[in-house]
Amino acid sequence: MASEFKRTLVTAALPYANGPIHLGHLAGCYLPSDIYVRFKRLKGEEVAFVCGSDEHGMAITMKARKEGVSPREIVDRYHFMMRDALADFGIAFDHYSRTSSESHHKVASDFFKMLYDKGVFEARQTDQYYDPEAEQFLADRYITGTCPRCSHDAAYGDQCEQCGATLNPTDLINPQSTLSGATPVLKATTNWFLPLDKFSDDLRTYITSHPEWKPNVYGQTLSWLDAGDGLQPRSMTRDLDWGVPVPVQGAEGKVLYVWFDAPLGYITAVQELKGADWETWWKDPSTRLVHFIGKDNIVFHCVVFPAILMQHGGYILPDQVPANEFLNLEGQKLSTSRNWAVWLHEYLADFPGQQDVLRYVLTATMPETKDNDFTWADFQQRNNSELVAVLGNLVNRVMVLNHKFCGGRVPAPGSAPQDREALAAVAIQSARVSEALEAFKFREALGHAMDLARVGNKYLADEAPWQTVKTDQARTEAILGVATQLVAALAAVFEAFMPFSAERIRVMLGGAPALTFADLAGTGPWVPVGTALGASALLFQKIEDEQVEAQRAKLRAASASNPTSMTEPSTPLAPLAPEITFDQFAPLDLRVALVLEAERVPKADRLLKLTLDTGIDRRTVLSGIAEHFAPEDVVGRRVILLANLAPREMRGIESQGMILMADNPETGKLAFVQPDGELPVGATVR
Ligand code: B3M
Ligand code: ZN
Repeated sequence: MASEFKRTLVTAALPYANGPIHLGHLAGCYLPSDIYVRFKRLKGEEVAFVCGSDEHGMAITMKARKEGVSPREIVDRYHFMMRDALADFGIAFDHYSRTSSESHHKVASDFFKMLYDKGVFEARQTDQYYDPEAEQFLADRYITGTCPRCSHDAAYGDQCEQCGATLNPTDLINPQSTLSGATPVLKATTNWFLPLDKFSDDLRTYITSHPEWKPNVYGQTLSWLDAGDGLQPRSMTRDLDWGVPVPVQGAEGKVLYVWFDAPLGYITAVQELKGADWETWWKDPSTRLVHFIGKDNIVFHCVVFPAILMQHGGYILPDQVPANEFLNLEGQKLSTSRNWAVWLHEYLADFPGQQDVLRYVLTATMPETKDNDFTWADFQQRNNSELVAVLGNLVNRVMVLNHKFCGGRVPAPGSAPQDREALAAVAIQSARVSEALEAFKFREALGHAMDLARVGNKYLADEAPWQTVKTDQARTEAILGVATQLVAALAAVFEAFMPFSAERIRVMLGGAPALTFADLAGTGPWVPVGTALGASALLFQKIEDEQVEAQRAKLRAASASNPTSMTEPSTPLAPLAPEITFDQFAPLDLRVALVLEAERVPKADRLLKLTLDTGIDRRTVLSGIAEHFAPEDVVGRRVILLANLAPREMRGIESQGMILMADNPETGKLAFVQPDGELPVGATVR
């Protein structure tokens, strides 16, 4: 930690209290934040770790309406369920709060009032859609209609999910209330806007002072600032009846925008946790603020919330926002509505006591820099060939051999060169783990931890105490002494990732003390010589094919019983690529072209050189299809050409475009994307 900081406040995004927690949530921010906090504590640093339920906003009111119950009933049901599920997986918040509490209402209300009194907000009267039957204004998801941009007929008031456009309800064509189906009418209403446009320069200074942020976070944040018309004022109030009432005269029937109040929940949680000392954690510049979130929350944590904090004054700003990308499940996007998810409480019912296996696999596949895929096959493979075969095997062998050959007590470690070398790996690997975790590289850190277990297995195999015991009891004890110290160190190295297993190892080691990273930097001993060992038990169990097949079947069944489900592909399909906007798609010039000539390129096995008629010109395109198609298979075909791709030189030939090809998942072969019917050369694709 950079020396100017004395303590770290770590937050994990407040989950909406509208459903149970699934493994995407866990991999996205709860697991990495928990690992980070545990690690910081193992380094002896002072940390506070807070979270809580986000109980306002339409995520809640829509769910309540769907079930015909009150929002209060929804948040009470899910708040406790989420809190307990996270605790069951060892996510060790110091405090898990909730935003519907009285204390939070006061924090959010006071914050708004302070900014209001300072004149930060711009009151704007606008005409908004109103549902005369439901007697309610229709913001965001309460209104649908046709997208003005792509003509999708089910765009929402805040966004079109087809083309990604950010919309206002008044942009929609043929608007319709999702509450009653009524055609809404326009009615004047006043809301309070945060003029983000005015804060652009300050925000830019703040953001560019953090070039160390992860590229996905830094890039996305700057792209908001750099967008066409820059930052726009954003309303901080809503015409709704569920939320924190707007504490201003003339604002009856309005509540604070959920993204105004929710991040302030981090402040409420610290107040509840620390009492009078809360200000040290939020106002002292020697406190470092770190927000763990998923990628869909980046703009709110890196732009909107810092702007709010800056306008208030006196508060520290986020110093790191290590956002993760998304985790897919078996090649498809996780979806609550399609029931394409693994729920934490169901996992625990099927794999009792095996929280650490999921923690391990999710860390190993964490979507740190790009979306990633969780599969049950990978889960089984990592459990069986890493947890069971490497870590579990080492611990088990050391325990059993100690009981067998050393009277069940920790023997003194040997000091032969190979003994000292094995023990020195502890300092080396723990330093690597530490460095990676400081940089929020969780996957890499976990790999370094597992490598220490590999060192242990290799040492044991090379020294073979089951052989030496036949002739040399002293050497046998010396070897097992070294191996036992490695196991004690492994408990500490894995502690942040797999706290349940670390504790089990310590119990097996006779109640060995918990260690710090400073201890690991030394040469041991990490468990006192002579300690009476506990009983040995298997740390991990093999997961059988039937178990993972049952999980896949469960997924298929759950999603098939859902009317909006998709059919299950018979072969694995590529996971969905990260979302793009219509604006990112529109510049592509795709058109039908005719292949006039084709020839192989000397010394390039993969390339065919094609001459194309595009309707507007004739050009040369190099295509990497020579292993799949002979030149004579290609001449005369009509293909789809990406015509405005920047020219590129390969093998001294300039390629002016790219031909679209499809991967056939059933055969693994390439196929042409064929224009339909008699589409003429030059026809454009969109
Ligand atoms: N509840 C959004 C989400 O779950 C939101 C996070 C709030 S963090 C202050 O994606
Ligand atoms: Zn659209």
